[in-house]
Amino acid sequence: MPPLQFRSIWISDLHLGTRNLQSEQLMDFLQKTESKYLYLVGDILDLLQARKRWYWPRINDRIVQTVLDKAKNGTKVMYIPGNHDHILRRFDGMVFNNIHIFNKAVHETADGHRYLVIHGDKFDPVVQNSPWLASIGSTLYDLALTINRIVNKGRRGLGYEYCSVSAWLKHRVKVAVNYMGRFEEMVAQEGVNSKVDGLICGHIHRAGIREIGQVLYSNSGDWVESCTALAENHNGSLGLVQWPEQPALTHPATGTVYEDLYRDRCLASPN
Ligand SMILES: [Mn+2]
Repeated sequence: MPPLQFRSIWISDLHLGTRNLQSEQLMDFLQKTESKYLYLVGDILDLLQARKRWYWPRINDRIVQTVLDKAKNGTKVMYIPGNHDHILRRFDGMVFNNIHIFNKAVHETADGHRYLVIHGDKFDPVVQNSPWLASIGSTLYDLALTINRIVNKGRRGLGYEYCSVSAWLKHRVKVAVNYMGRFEEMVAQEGVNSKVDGLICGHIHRAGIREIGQVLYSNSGDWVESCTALAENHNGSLGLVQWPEQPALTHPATGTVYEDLYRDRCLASPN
């Protein structure tokens, strides 16, 4: 099968260096897709993890090499650091091995829309105001992902499909749901302030495309639980890609359409 061609691809929250990355799916995605622009929207290398215990299986080298090869062979690769790789923010504007580091970027689509691309942690009140709470939250989240890994190992053994326990929890726990709603609204407000047509971010590990007021809110999701990316077609429309279940680009979000990927899986029910 020839690689799927997109004009642009956004991926975020890989957390390379932790055990949580779904490395095989990510490798498969990188090999089977091509684009003119590739945005790495933060929390790519988990450099916070590097201070504790760095987990680096061989496949991670192949993932990094694949991205470097893309950068060498004509894809414009941009790395926008997040809060787990914030150390790289000091390299704003620099280029390493054809990879451009920017703390934020404005992407112009084929049909002339302008989107601000940022990781999004600056809209997270917990990360900004209560680092201690963020740290407890991230420990709990890691625990949920560990349970996720064990449960799914069991499910795979029994022939069941993948089911994200942590995503299910996030959709059930009211605090998390409210928190994500607030995050999305703050992101949208930034879009209004920055006079762009929309924002593209990551950080909350929940892919989506939604119009909030006049602004298009889009989130590229993550590769620790949902294996999602945001992509732009050659005509300029944006859509979500879920790997490997739905390799095709879903249709652009217009009006009130909300691409809630999780509803198509065995995760949260619509209510
Ligand atoms: Mn983040």
